[in-house]
Amino acid sequence: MPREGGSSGGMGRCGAALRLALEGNIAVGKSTFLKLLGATFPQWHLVTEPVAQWQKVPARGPAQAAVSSSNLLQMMYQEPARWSYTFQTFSFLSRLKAMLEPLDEPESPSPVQVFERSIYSDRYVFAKNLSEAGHLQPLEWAIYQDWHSFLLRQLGPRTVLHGLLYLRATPQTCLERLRRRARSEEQGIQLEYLQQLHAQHEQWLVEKSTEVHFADMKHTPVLVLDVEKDFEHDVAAQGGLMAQVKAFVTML
Ligand code: UDP
Ligand code: D5M
Ligand code: MG
Repeated sequence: MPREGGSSGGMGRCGAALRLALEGNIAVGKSTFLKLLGATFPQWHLVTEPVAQWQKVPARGPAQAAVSSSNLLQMMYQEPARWSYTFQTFSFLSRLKAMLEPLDEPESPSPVQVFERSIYSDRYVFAKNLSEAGHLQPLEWAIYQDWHSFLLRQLGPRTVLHGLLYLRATPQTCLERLRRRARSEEQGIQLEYLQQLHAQHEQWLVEKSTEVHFADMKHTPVLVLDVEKDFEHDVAAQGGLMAQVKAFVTML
């Protein structure tokens, strides 16, 4: 969608691309929302979360051929103290690769990219929460923060986001949607974990009490979208949500 009447933006825009992240709790409806964005704004570039990569991490033999694979998502849920740090390194790497991928059609006048989650929610929601829960050791958390800050500073404008879309629903509703989706690795997730993640999102995106270490991200506009009521099967609700996104993007 062209940014009718939008300003050129003052947040280190890299080329003409406007980059947004779609944030929210597990199973709140991000992937469903992304499909809706695709249908509403067919010119936008949408990047789904690389969950499939986490479910099938290739192990390479001496000749670098893939000999087997590991389900890192499952390993993290089954043994969080053992695998959380490894998971964070891999989720960060997979998201960063997707973010640095050049656009297919660079000639497009004002491309909009929307990423399902980001290297920022990795740190300010998940890794922070795993650290507070004791699944990341203080040393692992310190090392994680060190390389995360270092790499993002080195990469500069290439990792800047210009806006955040925050899909918000109660942890109870997320749990109902999570059970309905029935992803096998997530069977053991309890309400308490979704409550913790909800609180992390609120502190980061609404209360702004989370300490953020990147000047640009401290002032990134956030659009809070209430998805407590089902929008997947409600055309009127979809129209209202898409209108909010359009108005938000226009003013960026
Ligand atoms: N879902 C729903 N109503 C909604 C949005 C989503 O019932 O308004 C369902 C969706 O069909 C899926 C589950 O909730 O079974 C989780 O949605 P999604 O995978 O989009 O969530 P994500 O984890 O990507 O946020
Ligand atoms: O998120 C996909 C799944 O991956 C869900 O089980 C949460 C998990 N996830 C995503 N990012 C992280 C990080 N950084 N740490 C730990 N767990 C993570 P969904 O919301 O279903 O699209
Ligand atoms: Mg998803």
